[in-house]
Amino acid sequence: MTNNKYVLSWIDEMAAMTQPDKIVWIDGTEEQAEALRAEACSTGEIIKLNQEKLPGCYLHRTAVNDVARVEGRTFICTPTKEEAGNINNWMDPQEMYTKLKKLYTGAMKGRTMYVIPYSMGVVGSDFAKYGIELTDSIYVVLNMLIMTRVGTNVLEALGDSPDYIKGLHAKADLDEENRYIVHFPQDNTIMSVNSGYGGNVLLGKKCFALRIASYLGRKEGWMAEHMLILGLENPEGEVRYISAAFPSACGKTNLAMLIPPEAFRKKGYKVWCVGDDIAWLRVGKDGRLWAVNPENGFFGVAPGTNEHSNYNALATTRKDTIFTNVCHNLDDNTVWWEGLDENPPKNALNWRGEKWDYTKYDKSDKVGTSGAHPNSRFTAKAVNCPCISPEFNSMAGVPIDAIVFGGRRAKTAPLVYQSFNWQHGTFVGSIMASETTAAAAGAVGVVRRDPMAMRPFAGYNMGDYFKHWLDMGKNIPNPPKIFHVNWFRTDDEGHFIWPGFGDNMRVLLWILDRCAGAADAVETPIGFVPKAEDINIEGLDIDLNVMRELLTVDKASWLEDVENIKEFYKLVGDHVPAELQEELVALEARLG
Ligand code: OXD
Ligand code: MN
Repeated sequence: MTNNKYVLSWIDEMAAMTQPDKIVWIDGTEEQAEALRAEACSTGEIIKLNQEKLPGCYLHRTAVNDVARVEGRTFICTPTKEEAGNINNWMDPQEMYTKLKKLYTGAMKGRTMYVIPYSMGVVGSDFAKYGIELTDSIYVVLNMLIMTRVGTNVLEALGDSPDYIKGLHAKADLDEENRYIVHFPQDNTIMSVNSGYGGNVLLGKKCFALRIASYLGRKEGWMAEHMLILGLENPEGEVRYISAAFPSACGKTNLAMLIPPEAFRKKGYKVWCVGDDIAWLRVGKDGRLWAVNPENGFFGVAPGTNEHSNYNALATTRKDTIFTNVCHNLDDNTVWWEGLDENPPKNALNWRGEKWDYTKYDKSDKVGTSGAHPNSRFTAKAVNCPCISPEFNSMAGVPIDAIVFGGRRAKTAPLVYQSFNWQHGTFVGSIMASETTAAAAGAVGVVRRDPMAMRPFAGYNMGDYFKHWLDMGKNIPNPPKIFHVNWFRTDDEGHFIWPGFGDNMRVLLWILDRCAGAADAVETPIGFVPKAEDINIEGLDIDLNVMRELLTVDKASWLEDVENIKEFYKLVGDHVPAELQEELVALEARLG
């Protein structure tokens, strides 16, 4: 399919090491995909679901020990440890290559190696970057066909160039002790072994589009961020774009596909989804920051997705979708997960493939008793999303008015605030944090700092990543304004105060009004906070006093947070830019 000598010699080398029985090139055609689905069904790797109710849909179960990303086994192998920084796991590249070679040698004996040429971004656009993933898993091939743009046109666009990202994935024995997800940024190389779970093996996503791309972005003057992108259309038909970063499992997909509250819908407001997880951002000729979603599909968390929480995501999964580790309803050969509806199937297999008794479900032991694994997923095509943006395939991307950071904080962060400027906004992103909830294992209320939601995804030293943000600010003549939101503020009994979901649009409207210079604000020590009456609460069962509570800045808890931030900056180490240390000192002084 190609004469590119860099591609061919690398594949030869990888095949000599892994020793597959045969090599199959993936061409992106429906015929080939259909044949692979049939083959995977015949071996039990995937199960064909009810084609009347769920056309084109399949179910897959991963190994029980292989259900999530493994941060402890994810490495950034730069020549020096300093380059990878204190937040990443690091190993000397040669040492790691030697270790991996042992694990890959003969790993594909008796198996087929699939060669997947794929593009992150629209093929031929200025944003696009190309990759080739070698894998011995049909499940990976089928997922990559949904999540990325795959086909011979990628090889044509690459031509004779050596400029592509090499990705090698082998399932091997799925041995947890020898599971490695490794990035060699200087070599444009990703190696993944002993896993079959999406985030570890769909190498275009977290590995390439965030870890490797963030490294490339710094080198080349652009940004790769863990952000959704949405367009908010007003009744006049104008669409303005927001990108937003939240830690994993804080509702990015829900916000990206939001349906406006009824009163707003009737007036003609609409939200368009450009992306739900990753944004690549570049400075446009007009001096603004432009964004694309480099992916082609959604790899969303299934539990909790329902008609009310995310109608559009649910609709997206009704065809051409691969479900992973959800509950299998044997009565009608469909799927189910906790939070889908109130009718758990009576005749079903759980995510492990065992007979499931829904009456034994125990919220405190979800993994042990639920029908679907808490991290079960759907892999669905972006084009099947009812609110996919008309700009989804745009070569130029969309211009960003506002960048929004968010976290899950019970008390500290108000519903929304605006940073003073780009440098302060970078500081606000760098101190992003979430508190653990009762739903997660471990202590409740522990603060985990997750700067720009990139803690698991920055492909180099976190301090240098902050510096890159500051540098970008100097190179964007007309930068987006930077905000922070918190949908998760609770009252003294621990109940959420803000309704969230579609009503979050009310906050987005204030944000866009601020960008347009059309809304007032109150200056506080942490930034600009709305006046309570400036958030439109029409049709909401919330009064102005509750809004005031949601918008208060509690100095005592902020001062406590400052101490925690100091500790975190110490952990990041001496690459934290002086400007951010100064912002921290200034914040403390304003609070004092
Ligand atoms: C994801 C994640 O799967 O952030 O998107 O973990
Ligand atoms: Mn994510």
